[in-house]
Amino acid sequence: MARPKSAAPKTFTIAPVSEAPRDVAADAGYEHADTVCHVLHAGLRDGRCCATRPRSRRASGPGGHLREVSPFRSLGRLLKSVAVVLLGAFLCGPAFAAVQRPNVLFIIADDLTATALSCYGNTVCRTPNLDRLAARGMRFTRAFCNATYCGPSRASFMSGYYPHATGVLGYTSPRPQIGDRATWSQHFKHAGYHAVRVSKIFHMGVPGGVEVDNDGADDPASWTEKFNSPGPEWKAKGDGETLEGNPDGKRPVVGGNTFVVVEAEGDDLVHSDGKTAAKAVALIGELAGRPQPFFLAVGFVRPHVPFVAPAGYFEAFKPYEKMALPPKRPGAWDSIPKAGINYKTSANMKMDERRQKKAVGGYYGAVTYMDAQVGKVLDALERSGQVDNTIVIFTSDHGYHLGEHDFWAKVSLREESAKVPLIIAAPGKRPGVSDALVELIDLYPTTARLCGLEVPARLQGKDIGPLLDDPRRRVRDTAFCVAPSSKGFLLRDDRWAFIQYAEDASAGVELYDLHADPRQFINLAQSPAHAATVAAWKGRLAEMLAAVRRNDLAP
Ligand SMILES: [Ca+2]
Repeated sequence: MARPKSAAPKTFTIAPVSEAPRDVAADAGYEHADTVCHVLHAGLRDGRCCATRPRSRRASGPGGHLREVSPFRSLGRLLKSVAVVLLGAFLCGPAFAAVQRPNVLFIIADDLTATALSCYGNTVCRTPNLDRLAARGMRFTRAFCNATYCGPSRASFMSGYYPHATGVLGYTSPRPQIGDRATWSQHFKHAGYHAVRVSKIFHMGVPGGVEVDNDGADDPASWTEKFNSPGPEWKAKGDGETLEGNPDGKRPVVGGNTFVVVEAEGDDLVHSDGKTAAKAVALIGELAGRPQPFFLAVGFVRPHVPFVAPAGYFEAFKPYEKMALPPKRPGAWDSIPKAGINYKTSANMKMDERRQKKAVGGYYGAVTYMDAQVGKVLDALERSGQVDNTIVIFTSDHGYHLGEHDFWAKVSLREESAKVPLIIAAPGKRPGVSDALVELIDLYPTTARLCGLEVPARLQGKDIGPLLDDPRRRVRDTAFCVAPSSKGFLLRDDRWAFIQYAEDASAGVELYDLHADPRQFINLAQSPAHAATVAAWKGRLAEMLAAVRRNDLAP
């Protein structure tokens, strides 16, 4: 519960920072007291006062399931909370106003396809920690990134704008384009949250940036404090093999965006993600004891290449020959435009079947290592006593191909690459599975609403919070995703996936009937029977792009 002493101004203790943010005083929220008071009063007016979400509203029952407290006890707590909030409104201290809001724990993996997780149906790669989060949260089966590689995807969900609204189509921060508009975590920081980043949230080069402890395209104003997790990456000691561009086996283990498997010596803490988990665990223990709520963003860099992890994580997938490759259809490339053939293929990577199978097993090893690190963070949250007052989100910046259509890695706009895993476990919400179309850009407005913060009208995502109460609801008819490097656009509804290259479609189109052809083997775009459907989708895409460009950033 709120403690009156926290109403006094300037009571924040800023923990030691790895690199001091530019505006530590501002980070504490002092200049934003008006905003917080506005939110607080608005909450009182519309009956959604945050006093209805005190930290101790719910208690954990056996097995970690939520149980309701007695109605009389709840009423007493509610009255007490209302009194406390009225006092808070009077005093209007930012820390005080923010103290009763839920925490946000945002965990994001890098280059993780949903198809690799056991909670999404994979029977070979077991991810018990993500499975247990899914068991108590809402698992979305049709969540899409807004761009199929790191830079634009992360800039989009952190800024709240689509890539073609900001024009951030590469590996840069969106700050020059958004000016002083608050990013996702910054919005929470302004409302009194302690906003922390551990490792990669905005774009950061992997493995290059991790090897040299580089902030990448980070945005310092988004955080109260931030921490990097340098690691050896492909240089880790162990049994390594370069799979890509190495048909004669003479190429040594290399860095860069290259398929390399390293079964490493040593334990979890040798590597970046082990350090990230350890830092997140420490931060949760520290922040749980403060009156301020926290927005903790934890970025894991696996399973991004190199596929490096302690050797034990690969054992379940050895011998690698037993890994199955996805079914393919001969001639499937014949009907798709050149731009639709992914930048990495079995052919141009010179990976024979042995290497392809090892790539799958190596990827799975990296996934299970990442999953184990997620488990440490979830355990820490449970130990902290804050699990019932924390919104936990798990996702990835985009998906990944593991040999479908002989495509590998990201960028493609096919399902395996454009779709992301998304699990949201929010206090007071029942677990479930939702097939509704959702996008990563929806996270900013959704969490703002769930935490009782103002939802800026300029944000381009939708509030998917209603899906947490009823997973059968729908908040959008289509999902929109782009691949700027191939000038590609994906617009998808329940049945159709329409992909177009170049805004005038001059580089080709693809159309898949996902009901009849869920693996997207048959491009129907050239079929006369589907000419009207293609024409309609071209029109819808043009309308979508026009809507994206109608925003408050326009000069
Ligand atoms: Ca990525």
